[in-house]
Amino acid sequence: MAIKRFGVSLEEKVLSQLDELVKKHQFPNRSQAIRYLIKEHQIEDQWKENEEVAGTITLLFDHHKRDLSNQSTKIQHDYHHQVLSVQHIHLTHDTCLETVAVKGKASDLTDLADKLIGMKGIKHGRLVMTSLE
Ligand code: NI
Repeated sequence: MAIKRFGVSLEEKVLSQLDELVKKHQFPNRSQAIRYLIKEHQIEDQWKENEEVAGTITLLFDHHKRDLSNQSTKIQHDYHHQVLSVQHIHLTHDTCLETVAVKGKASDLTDLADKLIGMKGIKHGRLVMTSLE
């Protein structure tokens, strides 16, 4: 893709905030930081506007508790059009880490994530949103 250059005018304070972002995320330069911010914003808009998007749902749970593996599978089957793949890792003797790759309407993915993360006994869960492009 062709790269175009453009001039940006920023207040000194905003520029130093940009540089802090570059440092914090270890971006190679300011351009990469701006790219990151634009993409983040675009993804957020796509989710708000309920477009076709992609993402991953990460779940951490104790498989001894409340039959969580079966519950998780049952919920995922209700969303079989959205679930692309599931990776189940036996993290420790008791703890399982599940990552579910998903694609579909933002609202369906959010519903699915809420149901999975909301299961009783889930230690931690998070939906990471990304776009199809
Ligand atoms: Ni396991």
